[in-house]
Amino acid sequence: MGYTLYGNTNTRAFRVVWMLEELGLEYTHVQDAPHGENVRRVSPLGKIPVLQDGEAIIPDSGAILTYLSDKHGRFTAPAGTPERGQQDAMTFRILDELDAVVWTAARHTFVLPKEDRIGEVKPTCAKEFGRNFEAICAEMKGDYLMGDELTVPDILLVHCSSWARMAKFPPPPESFKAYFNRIRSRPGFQAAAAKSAG
Ligand SMILES: N[C@@H](CCC(=O)N[C@@H](CS)C(=O)NCC(=O)O)C(=O)O
Repeated sequence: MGYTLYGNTNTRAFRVVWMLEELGLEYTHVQDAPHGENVRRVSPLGKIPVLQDGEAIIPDSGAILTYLSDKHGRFTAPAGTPERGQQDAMTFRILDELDAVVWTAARHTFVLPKEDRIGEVKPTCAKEFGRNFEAICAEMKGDYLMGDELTVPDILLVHCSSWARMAKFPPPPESFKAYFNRIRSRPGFQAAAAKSAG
């Protein structure tokens, strides 16, 4: 029994598709929406993505990326090393400072019931996201966030930047452009983007 990924590619499931493609793994992809019937069958929470590995069910994009990279020993520093501590610090920082901020804007634009949305929150999120994005890009250690190799936080950073573009947040810092061109030339990213488009 191999991997099964639940979740549409226009959600955080894209992150997992990208990782699976980078790792060159076979997987079944169930293109279900949040709270879809297939998703609920494996994860009552209904949130996507969810990864099934044999009998094991693993929700949460950050957890899944970490699981896959540890299991296959690629795109991560080894667990229990200082480098991994630093990498995880960047992972959690991106989730706190970018993912949560752009997601708050999205919730108040199209996710929450209309009566619960506060439109004024969006410009504040855009400003905060821009500040955080710039600071993170300024700390890039090499061709990729943590040095010479792609690691888990790169996948999160690039995905959050695509959501920021869709939310019409201010453009990314100048230094992000060359980095993104490097990302774009990766066959794993191209394969994931092609699945997302198709
Ligand atoms: N921290 C989780 C968040 C998962 C999440 O909220 N996913 C969205 C789609 S991108 C969803 O399923 N939303 C439905 C809901 O919140 O009930 C992750 O990174 O996977």
